Amino acid sequence: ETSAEQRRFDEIIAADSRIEPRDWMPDAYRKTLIRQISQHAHSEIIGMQPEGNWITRAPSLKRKAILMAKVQDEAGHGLYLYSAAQTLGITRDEMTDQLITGRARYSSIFNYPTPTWADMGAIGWLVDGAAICNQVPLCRASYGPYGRAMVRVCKEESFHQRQGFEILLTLMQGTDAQRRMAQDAVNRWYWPSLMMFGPPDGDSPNSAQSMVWNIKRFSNDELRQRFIGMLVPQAEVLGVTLPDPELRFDEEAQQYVGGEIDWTEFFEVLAGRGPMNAERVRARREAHEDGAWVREAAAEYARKTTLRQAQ
Ligand code: FAQ
Repeated sequence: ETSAEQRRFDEIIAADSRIEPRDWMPDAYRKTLIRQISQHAHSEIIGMQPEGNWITRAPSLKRKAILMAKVQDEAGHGLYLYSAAQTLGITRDEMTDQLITGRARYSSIFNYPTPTWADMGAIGWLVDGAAICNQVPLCRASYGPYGRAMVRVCKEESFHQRQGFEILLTLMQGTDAQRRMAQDAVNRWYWPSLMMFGPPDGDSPNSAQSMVWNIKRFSNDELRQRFIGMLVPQAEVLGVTLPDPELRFDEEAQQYVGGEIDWTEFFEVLAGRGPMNAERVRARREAHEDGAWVREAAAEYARKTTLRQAQ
């Protein structure tokens, strides 16, 4: 028999309204939100590393200022999302511990290296582009703190995507070597960016329930499809080729159809065996350990302030 609490929850979901932190919610709903929001937060934080790699080597002062601002935005998104996850009853320490001991998931995309400056363009254009496609519908997620966080995050991601597009456009209008560098980066990031949307619908164990709960609004494949449709005209403007010889517009289905994604590569990266997995977690762990004195100092300052106020 359904409890009054469960009925109230079901009514809120049926009315496409919002669940707030103090509302009753089923355990499984709470668990799936902690899973998705913490993974999302970890992605933002680990996602600082591939671009952080280029801050000291950006080709001009202007590029450096923009890149620093973008990476700082990602830190902000991470902190915002950790706070949203905390409203569900998990602590920041628990989430950090899961990440630095290699037990937490974060987006597969951040396990690839960034060997050239053009990677900054390809990440902005493709990775932030995919992030926007995936996250705009999440602005309507049924859990209030998550949906509201997504509104601000998406505004910043739109700026990130444009700055990436503009880096590639500049390179494509440059020398032959610069054009080759831009195309090479697009070749390397295209397929991994399609994998960001998650496994195909038939292999996505969480999708159905997340859609019933109004967390997800579209399936992984639907969003991936929408993303490809967005990329094709933009690739034409840039003058880059998307590295899928089978990609074509299917008149009957009124959508783009592409070649098969290498899901073996995706599952290898998820299992921790991507090109940069170990390095990303190591760098995060070291940064956390190096920051121990800051946390101790902050805790001591808080303790003394409380003492002083009590006097
Ligand atoms: N990587 O049943 P589903 C950014 C896992 S954008 C790793 O389909 P779900 C911005 C999934 O967790 C990137 N793991 O799962 C930025 C599940 O494992 P679990 C972050 C993946 O949740 C740009 C299993 O596979 N964005 O950070 C991936 O319904 C530039 C089965 O999958 C978000 O996190 C993957 N790609 O759908 C920052 C968006 N795909 O938990 C810096 C929010 C799937 O059972 C620089 N998240 N898995 O062990 C979502 O929308 C969803 O969680 C999906 C996955 C769509 C990612």
